[in-house]
Amino acid sequence: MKKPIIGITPDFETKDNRDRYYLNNAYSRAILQAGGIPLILTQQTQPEDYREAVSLIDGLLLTGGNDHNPSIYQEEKHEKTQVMHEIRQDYELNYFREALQKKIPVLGICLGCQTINVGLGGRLIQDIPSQVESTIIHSQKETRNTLTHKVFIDKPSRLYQILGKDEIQTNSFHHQAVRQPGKGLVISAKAEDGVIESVEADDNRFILGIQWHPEELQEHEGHSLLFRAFVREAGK
Ligand SMILES: [Mn+2]
Repeated sequence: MKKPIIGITPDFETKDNRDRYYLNNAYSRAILQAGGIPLILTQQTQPEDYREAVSLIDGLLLTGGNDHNPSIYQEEKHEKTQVMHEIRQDYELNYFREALQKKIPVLGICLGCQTINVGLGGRLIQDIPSQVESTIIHSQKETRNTLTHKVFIDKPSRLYQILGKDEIQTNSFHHQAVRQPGKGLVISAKAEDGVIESVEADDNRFILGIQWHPEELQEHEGHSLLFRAFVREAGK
């Protein structure tokens, strides 16, 4: 069987007069382990070129990074909001839009979950520590593969179908979260403090955003199931 090709959005930075794309290897390693072919996506100059690029892939993985510009969801910038590079802002939403058009599976991780949400007209909590009363630390200081807080999964949901259980221990490296789900999205998981940890399409399309980082937790069976389900769906 032909392996599904998974497009991955890298991060982007300008530092020391140099523009660079970069990507945590954990993302591509997780795709490889799940049987997919990772392909890093870069900025295009013409809208139709995003369509052309997306025509080459079978699934889209939206990765973590800095925050979306809150002007996208008509809000003023909170002082803790760290807006991503404008180049990434451009390609991130364009790739998502074209993936929706082509109806290919989309998995959004951390910022990627927020990309799915704002891309569909939803709104975000801009800073959990200052805007949500909670005893849960969503920006953990522990290592990337340490499980620190629980997530409660709604059923029925695609997330529940994939994981086969209604709660899971996760790592957590986010200070923003979904406030109001975008059009066609439903909440599929929350932390104990009510922070939304997952949204997904309300129909049978594979559009799944999760707030934690399963790519860093591949030695835990539940978390590797997410990538396997995503790559399998991309192969259909
Ligand atoms: Mn969290």
